Amino acid sequence: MYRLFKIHNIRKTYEVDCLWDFETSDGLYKGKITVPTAWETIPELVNYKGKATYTKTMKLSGNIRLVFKGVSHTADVFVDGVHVKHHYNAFTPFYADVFLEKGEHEIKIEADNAYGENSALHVENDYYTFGGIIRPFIIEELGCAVINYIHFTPFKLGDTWRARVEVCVESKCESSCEYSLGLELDGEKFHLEKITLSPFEKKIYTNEFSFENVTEYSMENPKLYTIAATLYANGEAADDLIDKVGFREIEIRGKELLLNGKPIKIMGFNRHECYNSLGSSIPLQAMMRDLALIKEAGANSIRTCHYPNDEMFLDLCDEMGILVWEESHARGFDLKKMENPNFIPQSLDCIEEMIENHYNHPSIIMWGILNECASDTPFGRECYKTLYDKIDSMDSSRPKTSASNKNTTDICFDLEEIVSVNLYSLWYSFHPDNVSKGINDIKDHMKETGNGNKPFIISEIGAGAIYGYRNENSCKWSEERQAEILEKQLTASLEDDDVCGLFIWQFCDARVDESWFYGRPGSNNNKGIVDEFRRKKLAFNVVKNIFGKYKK
Ligand code: ADA
Repeated sequence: MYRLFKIHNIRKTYEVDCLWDFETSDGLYKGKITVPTAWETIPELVNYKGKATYTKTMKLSGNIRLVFKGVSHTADVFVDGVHVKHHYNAFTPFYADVFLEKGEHEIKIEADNAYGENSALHVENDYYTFGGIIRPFIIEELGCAVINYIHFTPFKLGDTWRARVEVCVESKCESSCEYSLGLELDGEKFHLEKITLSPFEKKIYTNEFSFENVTEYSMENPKLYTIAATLYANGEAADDLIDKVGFREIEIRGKELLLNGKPIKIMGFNRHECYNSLGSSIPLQAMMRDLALIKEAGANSIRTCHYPNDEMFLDLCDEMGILVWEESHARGFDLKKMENPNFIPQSLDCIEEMIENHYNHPSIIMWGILNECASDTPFGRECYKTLYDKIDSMDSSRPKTSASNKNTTDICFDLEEIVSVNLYSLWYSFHPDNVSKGINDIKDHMKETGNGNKPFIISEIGAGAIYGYRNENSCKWSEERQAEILEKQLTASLEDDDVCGLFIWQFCDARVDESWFYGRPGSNNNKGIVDEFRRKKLAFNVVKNIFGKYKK
């Protein structure tokens, strides 16, 4: 299972048997492994950093697409010993197309989760880079042409919902061919056009359409529609692609963020994809349980800190009307790390794959980049600009933002539509004893830099607690201390009308690199309001009460 619904009726797709031959390159472990899985689930490999290979032999023939939803963090794909794909970044999908004669073929994936010069985004950090094929692997049989993506952009013109629909098609054959491209919404055909593709040509077809009597997508009523594109050759369906979409519009009016014209107050959580010993490869039922807990706490949003998330999780957010800040990959980079020559190319690839694949999710309401990077330096600013320009070139329908910790020295607020700041008053040192003072200083800096009339989000706020550690003096790391701090932080933030939302740091405790910073207790970032097993800390009910009180 790799999406919540079938994305092809015509294209033949199959998930391969999940048991693979597996071997670490240093000989530490040889045996079987399930796919998807983070290899840390194998007891011998709980701390393994390095390379490992996955091998499987299968009967295949013709035009084959090998689809990977996430390999951590570097993947080299070989078919019958021939290298067919190199991919970097654990958190974005990619594919390799191959032509195979009828028969048995060996698929081999070499994955690497070690840090080094070639890995600019996965570095030692305050979260853990688990290893291996962490998200689903799928095989597709392609015909003479394929639909690579549909991008659906809804917008309202007067009282009518319209949408720009962009379809990318690619020829897979050696001669020029005529096709028809058909589009349907919830089974109703709304467009058919003739197209011609030269050999191996890729083309994008764009059109705008009106849709009568459709129901708006909202948090209360997350109504989804099924869009299907079909390519016909000689009257026969040759390929198809299906996705879910919603009719909703995100706009900014001064300091407000609007969903379908109505201001929203974000009350959300930052969530790492981490589930105790399962690591970053989280089964669907556990994702669903996270969302149930998030809803129970009264939250309406999630920030996918600090990387693009599993598509099934995004599908669930769509279904449940939970709004998403989806973030490309990068956390806490100083200038030196941003100067790694791989940093910009790898960041651009990550953004491209994130937007190309996740464009249609109605739950995604903004794109984020570069959490706590060098946004206080001229070179850093150039990097922010380059990445924001990339987003604009792919999607101008969603606002852009970045979580900054540079407080009043940030020089990038003008580049983004939403100003977002990580504020840890009462826990870290920026105004250690006064939450409102921290908020006001940011507002002043926004005004002074000409950005005073923009939405302002507190992208992180929180405090640490070790599950089960109770202390009547509310000492540091006790559940009491975390609950008290969160109560003050949330109340001060939500009382302020200039703050259009906040994301608590964080939903669940998550593993970190042991050597990161000065080390964290239990090698976990313990600021979750549930621990790594999703056991509720005292703060859970405190958050629930406050979110309940401020819910509009
Ligand atoms: C930062 C950072 C998070 C996490 C947090 C913390 O704001 O964005 O990834 O490290 O601090 O817990 O200190």
